[in-house]
Amino acid sequence: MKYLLMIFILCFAISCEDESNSVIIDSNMPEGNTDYYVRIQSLIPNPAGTDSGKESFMLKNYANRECDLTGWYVEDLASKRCELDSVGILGANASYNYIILNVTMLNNASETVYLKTKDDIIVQTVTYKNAGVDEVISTEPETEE
Ligand SMILES: [Ca+2]
Repeated sequence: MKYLLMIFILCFAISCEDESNSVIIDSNMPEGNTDYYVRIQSLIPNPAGTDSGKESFMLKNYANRECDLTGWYVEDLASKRCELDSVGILGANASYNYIILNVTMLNNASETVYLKTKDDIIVQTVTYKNAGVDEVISTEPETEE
């Protein structure tokens, strides 16, 4: 019985490895830590009217495998942060529009924010200046026409 269980675990490990070898990444993925495939795709730092409770950013998983964002967070230079626990598992190639409710953190004039894992590893650094009213700031590389 013990051997049967070991064989089962071994097969499971092998099948997991096969999956990791077949990760397909969307070529629009913004720069960042290549060990991870989730990025902030865009931000709206300066929503019309009062910013409080309406600032937002779009998260996107650029790979064909899901990613658990439990414990991940977005933090700015002033160490204001929003936790991404509520996002949970972001499916393959899925997007999530995150509205920042608990804190006003995305400066309109000049800002740097970090996307970090539960182990505080920086996955992505986003810097922007002069966000216009309702402007969507994209982090994706510009494609040549
Ligand atoms: Ca703002």
